[in-house]
Amino acid sequence: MSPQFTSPPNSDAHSSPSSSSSLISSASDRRLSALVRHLAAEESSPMDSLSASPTAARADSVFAHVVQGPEDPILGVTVAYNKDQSPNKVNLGVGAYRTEEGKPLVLNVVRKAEQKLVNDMSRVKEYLPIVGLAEFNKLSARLILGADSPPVQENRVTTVQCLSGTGSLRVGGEFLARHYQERTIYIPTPTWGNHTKVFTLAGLSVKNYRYYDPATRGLNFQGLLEDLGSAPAGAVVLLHACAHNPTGVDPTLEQWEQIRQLMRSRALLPFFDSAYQGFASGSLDADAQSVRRFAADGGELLVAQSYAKNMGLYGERVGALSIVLKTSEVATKVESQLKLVIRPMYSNPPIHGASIVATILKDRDLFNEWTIELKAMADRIISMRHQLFDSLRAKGTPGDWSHIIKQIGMFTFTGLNPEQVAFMTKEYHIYMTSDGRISMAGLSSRTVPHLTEAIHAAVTRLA
Ligand code: KET
Repeated sequence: MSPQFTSPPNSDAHSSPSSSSSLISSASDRRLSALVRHLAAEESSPMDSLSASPTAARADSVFAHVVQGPEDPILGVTVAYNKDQSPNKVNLGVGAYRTEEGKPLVLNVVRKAEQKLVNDMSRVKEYLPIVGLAEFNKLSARLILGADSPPVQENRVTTVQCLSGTGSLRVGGEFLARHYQERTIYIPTPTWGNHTKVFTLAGLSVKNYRYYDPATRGLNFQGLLEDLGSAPAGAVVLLHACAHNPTGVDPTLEQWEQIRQLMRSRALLPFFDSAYQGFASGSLDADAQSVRRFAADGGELLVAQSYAKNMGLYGERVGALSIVLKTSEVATKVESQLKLVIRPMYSNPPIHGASIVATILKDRDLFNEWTIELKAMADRIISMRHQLFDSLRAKGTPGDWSHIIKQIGMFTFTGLNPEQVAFMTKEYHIYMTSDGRISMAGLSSRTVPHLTEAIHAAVTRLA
């Protein structure tokens, strides 16, 4: 039975296990089978159904033993929010951009690209190749690695279009599980909650490295270096390219350089998750620096890109997996194996989202327009940080809230505990993940005072 459907109901939005070396797959398997046994004990005996009436027999589904699964720790917040009737409700759960008016945003440049596509009568709806739209793949690799990057120039990158960031991580994980000698992946503590599930189900063993220090609300750089320094040679390491989710804490460029040197010296294989390129600083190039440094040193790496946030294409599910290799011969063979991963999984990817992205990336004017709209989104998030910080200070809310303006990207990792979060949801209709993460992109000038009231009440009443 797959852990995906039966993980414990209280599992966190972001994985942060107690031991940095715990093997998540086996621990969750044990929890799973305990849970299944417990529930099975409460079932009636199969003999009961034999004497039952035809109506009862119809009710006895062959799936009657299936247990109710928990809501997703992140997407479930939106489900709860949608059920709330309060006019004051605010959704700061999922990382999805909202305007000052609290509305989802379709970028102007995306509307233009779509118009262009619709008007082009030569376009058809044929299947894409297994690896997706060639033009999209080429442009995506350039976007993250840099057009002048050595692996791009030397034709030793293979890129496949996947179902957004999640699908790219999953395809990369499955490829590694089949073809890489070291099947352990290290992910930061904490990290995006789905990482553990994606990589476990892909067939990798998931372990953790220290990342965030709650005491300083900053990077536990020493702990990170120690844990990566003692990881087995060759292990895969998941790195957030920028705007670390959920902490908003990124290494400095100097620290990235040290991480790079350590990882290369121990032959650790980097797997970058790039879900927020352009959202951290407002600059696509600045936010790609971590990846580009590794790409420039001649070594190999994987990178999963998502266009959900930076192009606002959430529901179009458009992303890419690129693997940088030592030679173009290896790249060709790797691509042939990626096709064997993809074909039985979903055959080939959808055409519309990738066509929008390719239309924008290949046209200089549209590209420039995109960078302006992207910067405006990043700037609005940064301005929300300042407004919330100023508002808490003005109210005299106890605590040092400077991390709100220091953290980077879509989220603030507030430090509020699960009880305080539950209180804010119950009393103030503010929805956020139980680990205290708030999506700054869901906030607006109108809702800052309400959030301030809620945080103030939570920290003064539930210290
Ligand atoms: N990686 C990270 C770090 C990430 O935060 C997300 C999404 C993804 C990958 C996947 O995004 P995709 O839509 O598959 O391209 N995070 C937000 C949404 C979610 O949980 O699905 C979130 O953390 O709210």
